[in-house]
Amino acid sequence: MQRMSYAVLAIFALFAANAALSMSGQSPHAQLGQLSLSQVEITGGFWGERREQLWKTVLPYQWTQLESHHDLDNFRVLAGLKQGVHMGPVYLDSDLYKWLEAASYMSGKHPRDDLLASRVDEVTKLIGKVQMPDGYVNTYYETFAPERRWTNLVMNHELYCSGHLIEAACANHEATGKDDLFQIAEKLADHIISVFGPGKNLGVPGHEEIELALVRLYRQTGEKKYLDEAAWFINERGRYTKYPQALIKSLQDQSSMAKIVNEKRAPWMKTAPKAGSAAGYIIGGAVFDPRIPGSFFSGKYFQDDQPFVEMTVAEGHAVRAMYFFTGATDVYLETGDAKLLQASEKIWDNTITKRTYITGGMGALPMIEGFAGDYELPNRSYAETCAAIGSFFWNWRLLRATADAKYADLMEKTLYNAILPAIALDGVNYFYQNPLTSSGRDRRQPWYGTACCPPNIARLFGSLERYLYSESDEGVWVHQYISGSAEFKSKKEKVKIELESGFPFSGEVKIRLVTEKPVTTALMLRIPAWAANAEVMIAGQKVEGAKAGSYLKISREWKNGDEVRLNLPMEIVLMESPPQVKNNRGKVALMRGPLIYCLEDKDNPGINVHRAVISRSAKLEPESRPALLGGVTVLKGKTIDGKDLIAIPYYAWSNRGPSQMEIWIKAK
Ligand code: FUB
Ligand code: ZN
Repeated sequence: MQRMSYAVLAIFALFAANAALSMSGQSPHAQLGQLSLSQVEITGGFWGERREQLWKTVLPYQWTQLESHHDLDNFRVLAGLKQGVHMGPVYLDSDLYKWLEAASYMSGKHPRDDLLASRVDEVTKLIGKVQMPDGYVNTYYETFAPERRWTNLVMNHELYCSGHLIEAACANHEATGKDDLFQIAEKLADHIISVFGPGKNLGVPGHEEIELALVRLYRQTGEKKYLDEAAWFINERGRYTKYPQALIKSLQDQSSMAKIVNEKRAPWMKTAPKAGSAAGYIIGGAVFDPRIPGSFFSGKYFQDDQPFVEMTVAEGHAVRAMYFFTGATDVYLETGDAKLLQASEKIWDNTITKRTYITGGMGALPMIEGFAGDYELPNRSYAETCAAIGSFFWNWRLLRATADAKYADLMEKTLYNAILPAIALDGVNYFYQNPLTSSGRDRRQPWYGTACCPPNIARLFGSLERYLYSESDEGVWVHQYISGSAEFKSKKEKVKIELESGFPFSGEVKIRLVTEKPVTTALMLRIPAWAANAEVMIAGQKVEGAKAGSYLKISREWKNGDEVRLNLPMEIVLMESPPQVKNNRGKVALMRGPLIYCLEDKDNPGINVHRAVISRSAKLEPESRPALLGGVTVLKGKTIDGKDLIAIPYYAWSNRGPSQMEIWIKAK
């Protein structure tokens, strides 16, 4: 009897979650609807392996790191379950929340993984235990100075952490149908609404994230108050005129807070395990640049120097900017406020053409972890992993808003060349910064003092199915060629797609339609910008109209078992920087299909990879090497003086010990 009632409850919970889900796909101003996670599967192929690794290796490994870096203990100590003191910076909770988001996705896909479910459960209970009666949650402030909460929005990260908690809860609710974490998040969001807004505290967060999280919560609850609050946070930014004073006050507050924190920690310091620290902020390769103080004191670093709708290019801290633009575009998708989309598109045009690396990476100035000037793209790039992930999120919103293939193209490029390189083939070592050249000092690390990137990769990989397909009145859309399946069921005609892909090494893709009865829905296939001469065939007949950088629309009656075959030729292309990028003059980068390649010294004994010169008319050949670096296609060629040269996919570099590496190769 008891089992029965649990089953009924579970079905009800799933039904409730799915009802909320269908709402999440239908942002009224989106041209493209979003599928729920349960509609899409990633199986087999390149990404199937990575998802398996995420589940079996990455999440358990990251859990041990969160254990040893005090992320969990901060909650246990605050809840009175353990002796000790809070360790780590004010934003440490966010790393745990990102893990929780990733773990929730995987728990939804693997409901029989009891260990994972119990960990998700444990974290949920811990958060519930420390949540204050009015809904506030932040272990740092609650431990050291609850009376000072919400008083230092500029430098501290309470709203950022809150956003990540809300996102984790939305993921958990969607993926598992459970409600406990979701209720905690709603209570927190309600508390935030009670504190911030017109006639209340007019502050906005120094680190954006809450905006997109509130829109996500709105999509899942239908409660307009969350959307209104997100829109308010977006539109209020950049309207504050006394930035230098605010920053000085904030820095003074930080130093007086540090005294309180140090005093409380002192008795524990000898025994305390290592924890994340603000030292993680001290940036590898940082050199003082006279523009830095101006960036902080004008508010530019925080994207708080002018209203969003007046911005024309990304400035300041790159992760903050990306999350901000994502949130602003999200608000457009729900409200249709055209000025938000116009600004987002204008910022995109300038930022992508002038301030983005060939990999899709963003952020050139280490001291601000952010954007430099136009065409200022030194190859000792900062390119923080989280910035690339934020860009991926932003581009998804723009894709949904416009149905323009250029956004899906950039998502593909960013995924393979700016995000994937940040996780080692073993799944347990990570890059925070992603340089485009290395003299051998750069190594992925098992964890970081500021560990924002590793669990961010986990949550993106855990929810990758979100970004592969869409549905619209026009038909079903295939954005990314990743093996698996998708069920389209919200329109009148139900149809399933099964997709087999050789990406990222082969452009052969097979799409099979599974349907109970014939359907006439159009199939919209992205022909990547790099795929000149793409061929699309149905039953041996060529489909005309495939054009690189756009969607090919195929309208016909589909029967069960119909197959579409794509041949997206992966030619090797020698890419050039815009001439304004001084450091890349006289150089080329190698690209094949979606992948950017690099030279690593391991494959090129006797060659200095930074000095090697190739001919602009060099003949390079792809060669499959199943036993190398988990199975890759390398590019083989010769230097101008006749030495053999091998290039590997950039994502696979730095997996064989310290190495010299170069993306931009001298060319004549
Ligand atoms: O501030 C929290 C995180 O630390 C940011 O997102 C990263 O860029 C790093 O600054
Ligand atoms: Zn990061």
